[in-house]
Amino acid sequence: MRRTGNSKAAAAERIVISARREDDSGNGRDTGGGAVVERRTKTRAKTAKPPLFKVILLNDDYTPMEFVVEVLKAVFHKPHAEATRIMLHVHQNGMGVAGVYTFEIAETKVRSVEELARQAQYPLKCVMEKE
Ligand code: TYC
Repeated sequence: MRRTGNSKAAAAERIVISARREDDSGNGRDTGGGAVVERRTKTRAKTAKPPLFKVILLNDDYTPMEFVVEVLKAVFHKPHAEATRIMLHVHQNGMGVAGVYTFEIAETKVRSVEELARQAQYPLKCVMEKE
């Protein structure tokens, strides 16, 4: 669920002690519903969550696997084993998520990947997609 903009949530809470349900013994004894010892209405401002964007790497036939692993380490701060796992996922499935970020960070990562690929003359492509 996505929450955008300012919103307020009110939560009413009641704490009941000594609540005993009517028993099943057949004697019809009702011990009562318990005592309400506290009742609160809280109104709290919720912090709006920014929309998030997946940065997706696309497979191609020419970019070396090791280059993709190095990009995942350098741009997405992935440890070597995870970078290798993501690269192989992309290689086998055609695409894969390198990370999830707010808009500007995702945009910068896409540009960084494309710039590294351009410099190395590999066709590696990267796109972003709203979650
Ligand atoms: N398919 C490439 C190869 O076999 C490797 C590769 C993996 C390329 C992931 C791009 O995003 C990519 N060399």
